[in-house]
Amino acid sequence: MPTSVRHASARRVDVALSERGLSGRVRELPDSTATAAEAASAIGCDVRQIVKSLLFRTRKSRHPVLVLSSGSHRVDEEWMRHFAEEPLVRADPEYVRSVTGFAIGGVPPVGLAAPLIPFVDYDLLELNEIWAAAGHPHAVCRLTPAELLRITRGRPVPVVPLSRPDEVPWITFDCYGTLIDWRTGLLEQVGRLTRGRTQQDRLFAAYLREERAIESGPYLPYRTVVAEAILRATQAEGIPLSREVAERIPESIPHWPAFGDTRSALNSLVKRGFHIGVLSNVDSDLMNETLHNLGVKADRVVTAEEVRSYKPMFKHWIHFLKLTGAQPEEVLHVSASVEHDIEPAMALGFRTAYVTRYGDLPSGQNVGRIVHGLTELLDQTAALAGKEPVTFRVDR
Ligand code: 5CA
Repeated sequence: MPTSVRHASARRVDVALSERGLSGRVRELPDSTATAAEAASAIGCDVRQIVKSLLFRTRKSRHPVLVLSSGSHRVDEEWMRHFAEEPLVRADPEYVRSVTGFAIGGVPPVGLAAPLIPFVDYDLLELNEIWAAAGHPHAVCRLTPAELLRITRGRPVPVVPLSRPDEVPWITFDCYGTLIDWRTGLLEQVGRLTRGRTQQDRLFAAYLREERAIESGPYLPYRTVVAEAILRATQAEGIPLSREVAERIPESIPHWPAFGDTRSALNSLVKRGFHIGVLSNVDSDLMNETLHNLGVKADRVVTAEEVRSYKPMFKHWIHFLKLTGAQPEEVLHVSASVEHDIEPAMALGFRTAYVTRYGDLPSGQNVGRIVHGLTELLDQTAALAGKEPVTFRVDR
């Protein structure tokens, strides 16, 4: 494969990235990128966006451990021992070279000489764009957090100590589409403008497309997202709608209907000792009102407004993990959206349950466990009620 990467050691990283579908990511810079601070100033980004590659060795079993941490962090070795399950010893330069095949200052996240145990800092996963070393002290590569997780198969961890207040099993839910019948709510609002099923299906598909496009841009309040997406979708479908009407629609969100099983299932889960989290792409006041109308008290709520980011970005989940001190594999995330929830939650190592709310079973895709309603979820978690400290014994 032709490549314009000049340094031989950076070229190896370019090839390793290309093999994983990430070609053209390596950038060679005239200024040094050997340290996180230098890399940040050479790229012109925040030091938090730099992926530091820190190598350790487990003291007893002598396995190499790679901690990919945010450039702004000092990794706490005593704390990391909790995840590595034994004390960690910092690597010396010779060990770094022999295990990774690269010199300090250029150790990349892929294309390493030996297999090692990879950890990824929570703080890197909250960002949109990150930069890692690319094999040479003048080379870096641009990645998304999802790409970093995929190519390293790293386990998300907090690399600096986090308090752990809640020692209970958690179930987290998406809200609109999963607890609330969002499609019906939305279509009722624009219902008087549409004629028949076909048009509704087309309008809803157009809405989803527009919403996704708006949410992937700079953060905007959900009210704005909804109104704008409705305007664009109705326009695309040739349905006349004034901006004034579109802008009033989000105010009705707290009154959109819940699915029939939502209230009883959530209340049963609470009775069985589960803590309930809600992770939602919405404004905080709309969320509060929705839960109030639903008659459900959530233990933790994370909204798009709070994290200034929309799912499928990782920020909702990372914020939740930091708030609760839970680890991803201890949490079951439930959603009717593969794209917004199941995929990112699985990538982070959460247990997942996909609810078939609209009968739209994705084919040929690993979506983890599938349930056909929240009552079914209840049946499956019943065995866990009581003394067991946590854990959903679900095959991943
Ligand atoms: N190119 C940049 C990121 S784009 C980079 O590689 N940064 S780094 O932080 O991952 O690599 C430098 C790190 O290597 C330092 O933070 C430090 O923890 C580690 N290091 C530096 N000197 C030594 C040494 N003598 N022995 C072991 N590790 C070292």
